Amino acid sequence: MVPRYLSPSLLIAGALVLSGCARAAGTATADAGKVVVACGATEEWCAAMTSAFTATTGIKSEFVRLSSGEALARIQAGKSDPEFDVWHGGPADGYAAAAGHGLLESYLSPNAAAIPGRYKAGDGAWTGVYVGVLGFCANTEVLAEKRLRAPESWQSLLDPALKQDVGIAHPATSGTAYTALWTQVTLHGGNVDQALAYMKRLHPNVLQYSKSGAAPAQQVARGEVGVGVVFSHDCVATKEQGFPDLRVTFPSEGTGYEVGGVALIKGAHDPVSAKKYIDWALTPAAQEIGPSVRSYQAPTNPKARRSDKSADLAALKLIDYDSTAAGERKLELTRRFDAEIAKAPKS
Ligand code: S7P
Repeated sequence: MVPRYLSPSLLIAGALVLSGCARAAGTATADAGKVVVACGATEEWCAAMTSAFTATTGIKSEFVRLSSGEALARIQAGKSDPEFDVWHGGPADGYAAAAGHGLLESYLSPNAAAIPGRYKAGDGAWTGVYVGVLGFCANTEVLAEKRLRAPESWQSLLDPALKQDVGIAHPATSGTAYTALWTQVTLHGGNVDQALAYMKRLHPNVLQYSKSGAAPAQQVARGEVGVGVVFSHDCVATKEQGFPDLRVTFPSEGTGYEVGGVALIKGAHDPVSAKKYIDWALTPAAQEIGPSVRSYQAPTNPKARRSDKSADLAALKLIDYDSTAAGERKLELTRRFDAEIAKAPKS
């Protein structure tokens, strides 16, 4: 029963003031029951995930699809009044960088216990939801016209016969391209100068640096370039959209991989719902949604069924990819790429 001397409008105003104080103090207790997700995978995947979450829990959700560098920039810009509650999808390197800038709230979901240690941050800053492997996406018809074969090594990608025939995104905007850059750092024994020297040698073969990491698969499908450096599942998905000449190959020196993440944003407006979203994203049911929207990353939860279209991680030569180290050097390396090799695309 509300005392007569307290009008409803006075009560609402009081509640708003209190919730504002709580937020400012970083102790938000109010939760409107809605999750806003910065989503780093495909539009279709993001839509399928958020609607399945709402259907399962009754909690409202919405998403904005952002490439890795854009997500990091928007989360940084909203540090004092976050736009998002959760970041879901996209390589963990970006999450590790965000954690380093104090933008994430550690959350050890009870469901994270099922996720192998190599796919999560020990302190709960982020947890892996899928694994994707970097590969080459070749248009065999376009290459055959030039008497070229699908490349099978990082070295062969430097062939001058591939001049302006390679598509790759820019590492400042794209998590995929940053995975390619850190792969070179790892293949060069941690020597960043040698990794950038490789990218400099590749530069004449690159037609253009796209903003998003999956875009080069589309360029290859349209025949604008003969080969793209992409996550292999993005090539498989593009091939299924009616481009049978596409072929995936993997570099013989070894290839890098992403752990797609999920994390709680520091100061999230709806932290209770956000934690429920993270709990759900780690379940087998959530991780089995991908293939229904042609997203063939491998799940991190060992209990989730793996599509036979996913890359077989055990059969590939994978490098020892360290997402935490990659995240720590992300700003420095992308700035150097921008200054020494090519400027990031504006759109
Ligand atoms: O398409 C799915 C997927 O490859 O998209 C992400 C990819 O890195 C694209 O984002 P960027 O534009 O930041 O490169 C991956 O996490 C995911 O597997």
